[in-house]
Amino acid sequence: MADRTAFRTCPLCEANCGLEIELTTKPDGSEEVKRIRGDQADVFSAGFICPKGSTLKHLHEDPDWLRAPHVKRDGEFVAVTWDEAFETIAAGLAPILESGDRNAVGLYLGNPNVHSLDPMIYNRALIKSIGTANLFSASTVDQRPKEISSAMLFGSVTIPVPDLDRTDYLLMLGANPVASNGSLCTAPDFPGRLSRIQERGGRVIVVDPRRSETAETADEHLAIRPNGDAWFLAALANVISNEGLADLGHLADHVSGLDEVLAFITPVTPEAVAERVGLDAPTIRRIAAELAAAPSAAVYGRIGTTCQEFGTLSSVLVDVVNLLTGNLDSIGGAMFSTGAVGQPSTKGKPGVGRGFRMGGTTSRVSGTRSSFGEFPVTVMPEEIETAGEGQIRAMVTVGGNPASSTPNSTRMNAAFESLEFMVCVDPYINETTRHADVILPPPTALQKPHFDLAFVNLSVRNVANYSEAIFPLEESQMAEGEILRRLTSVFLGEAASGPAAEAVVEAIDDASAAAVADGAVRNEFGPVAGVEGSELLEVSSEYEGADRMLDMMLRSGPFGSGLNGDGLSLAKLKENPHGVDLGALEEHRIPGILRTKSGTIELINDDLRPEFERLAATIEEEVPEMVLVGRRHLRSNNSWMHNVRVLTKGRNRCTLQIHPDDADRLGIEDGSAAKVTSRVGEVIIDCERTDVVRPGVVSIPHGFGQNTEGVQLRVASEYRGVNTNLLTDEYLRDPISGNIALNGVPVTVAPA
Ligand SMILES: Nc1nc2c(c(=O)[nH]1)N[C@H]1C(S)=C(S)[C@@H](COP(=O)(O)OP(=O)(O)OC[C@H]3O[C@@H](n4cnc5c(=O)[nH]c(N)nc54)[C@H](O)[C@@H]3O)O[C@H]1N2
Ligand SMILES: Nc1nc2c(c(=O)[nH]1)N[C@H]1C(S)=C(S)[C@@H](COP(=O)(O)OP(=O)(O)OC[C@H]3O[C@@H](n4cnc5c(=O)[nH]c(N)nc54)[C@H](O)[C@@H]3O)O[C@H]1N2
Ligand code: SF4
Ligand SMILES: [Mo]
Repeated sequence: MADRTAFRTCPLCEANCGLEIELTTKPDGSEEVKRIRGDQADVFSAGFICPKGSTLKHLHEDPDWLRAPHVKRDGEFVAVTWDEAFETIAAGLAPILESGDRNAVGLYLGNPNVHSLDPMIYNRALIKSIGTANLFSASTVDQRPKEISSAMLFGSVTIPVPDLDRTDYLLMLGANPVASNGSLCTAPDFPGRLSRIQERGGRVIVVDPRRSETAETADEHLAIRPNGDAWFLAALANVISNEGLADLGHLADHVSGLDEVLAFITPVTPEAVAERVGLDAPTIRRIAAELAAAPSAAVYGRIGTTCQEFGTLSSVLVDVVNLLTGNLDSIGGAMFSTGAVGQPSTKGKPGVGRGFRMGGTTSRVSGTRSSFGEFPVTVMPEEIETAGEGQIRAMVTVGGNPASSTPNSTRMNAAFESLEFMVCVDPYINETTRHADVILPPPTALQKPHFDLAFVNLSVRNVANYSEAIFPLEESQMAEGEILRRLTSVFLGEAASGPAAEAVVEAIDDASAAAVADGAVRNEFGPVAGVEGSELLEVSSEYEGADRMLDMMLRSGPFGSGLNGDGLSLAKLKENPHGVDLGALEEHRIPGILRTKSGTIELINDDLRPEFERLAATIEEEVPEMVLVGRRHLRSNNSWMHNVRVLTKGRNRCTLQIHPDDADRLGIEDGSAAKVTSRVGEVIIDCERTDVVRPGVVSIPHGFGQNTEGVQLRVASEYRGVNTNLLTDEYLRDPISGNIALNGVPVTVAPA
């Protein structure tokens, strides 16, 4: 029997499943997790859970999860007090900060930041305090092209999601939600939602060079050639418009640039692109006709379409096809969520705003453009290696493992090793943090409160959930928000330790809260318009830290209670541990949510024109004989969960999948070792002969290779995997965003 049952949202991936956590009390009075199951009463996930969800227990109990800060002394990490750790940081950074060159510090923010409340709130102050142009994040090895595409079209990063629960036809490109549980589309039990499309007579089509686990369950699998999506999508748009199948519905008067786009893609016919995309012309024509004929249809593109050489253009074309078929912003199509926090509601004026422009700054060494205040992480190594004013001499990483997760890991690791100083906010000693001088470990997920600030805006249903922390912090631990503020204090040149540092931590908190209050009441559409920021701050002051900020955001959000209504507030969420359902997505949010200069959906601009030209000009370019793509497995989470034995046990999942025709030609046997070589490196890896990949394509999952010197992960280090980013090429990028092309990397394969 459980002594207590707690409920919380799983923070591990974008699906946001509700968990039911049974706890028992030990003789010493402390609690431990007895069992984790899916929360049947969760308003969104209704009991769904994947194998990772129950491992929050294992992560919490993992002896390798650091419980105290660590400082490197004579090449060995030793546990120290927090005061010692921050003093070491202040001393280590002093020569760099005294030089006055703020760009000499680089900051990399990794994926777990967007799954955690404290960093979502407090990273802002840290970024500001460092004051560097050298800001990087995992976004540019992931979804940056989609963010840019949305910002171009709609004026802000409002990304449409497929209306999975109501659509009649889903065309899914470069996504494998049966393994990943979905991305840029929060939908717990994504696989179940796909089955229900089929049960209600709809169709699911998967476009992927690999017959993925999702493709296996689909009505149809189109084994496209890697990197072929932009041509495929353009050909669909071409057919829809030329065959008179286009019908923009309610958006007809809210679009600009469509004629120019259609002119650009005139040569991109199914017949012209068939060879290049590896799909026959009649099939492309049929898909176009089906999309146009379906009562509702949604095109959804994910990492296979963003992490490739036409990342931004493919992302734009996804929305162009949705638009042409009348499915953008319509029920069953690609719709916009109304997050409980973060996005202004549609009530009010039509959307005219400042719009979006690429760049602002260019990087020092290669002149690569920034977007949203960040440079692509692909330029991080050159900025560390190249001497001169603005050279990165010290790095801070927060919740990221770029030594594993970003391209050309050999170069990345060498660059980290050459740094004068490095600080990592991270629980583990892994590929990246082994280079650190100081590691500042956050508490485990079960020790943190949780609210998903990011994914409520990318959700197939409007929902809000808040989770209380389940376990208290141990004596030696510090809350992540406090770690980030202490670090901020050091960069502000304020106290690093003692009561003086604690006072700064409080002052940063108050300043952040005041900024949130101010931002909330300046939101012209919010229900608290007319309210003073100070009044909002006052009502939310029963909470501390990130909770106080969250309460203000909820109260001022589209479903908010304002100062005293009965809408959302933190108290309301605390009363509803299974979440609050805020309804299905609303249609016709355009033009209200647009923030472009013209107040229309802007389909064309000076960055997209050359890409459309390149698309038409390169249809007949020769494709490499063999290219590498990535994949994910349900029992993995990027680079950091292979230390959980229940997830990694069983057969080796880090294999090279190769088609039998290729394997025969190259003399490669199933289970044998092969050498895979790219421009930047080589790996030796176990082969898996399988026709799930199309000929000419090999697949390796990322996030493996913890069997490397200096990594202290006792389970993960035993795993027989290799790091695929030893092969990916930092110069293979989407030209607009600078986002890495992880898919379609030219490689050669030979028996090892
Ligand atoms: N279990 C698990 N779940 C995860 C993660 C994890 O590591 N493990 N990571 C999380 C993160 S950070 C993210 S961003 C999401 C990503 O979630 P998804 O976008 O669903 O990513 P993948 O599962 O890698 O699926 C990408 C698919 O794209 C295909 N592909 C490769 N190249 C191309 C191409 O050129 N064109 C097309 N059409 N397809 C291509 C691949 O074969 C693969 O099947 O998953 C999240 N969820
Ligand atoms: N070849 C290839 N490379 C890829 C991908 C691919 O598909 N193929 N996918 C890309 C994608 S989509 C992404 S998002 C990136 C991810 O890139 P990263 O974010 O750089 O890497 P992760 O593997 O997610 O590592 C997360 C780090 O955060 C730490 N961590 C875990 N929990 C917490 C926490 O609560 N707080 C803090 N502070 N730290 C924590 C972990 O120990 C780990 O060091 O990788 C990219 N790299
Ligand atoms: S799908 Fe798995 S990892 Fe993702 S939120 Fe749900 S339980 Fe957690
Ligand atoms: Mo990601």
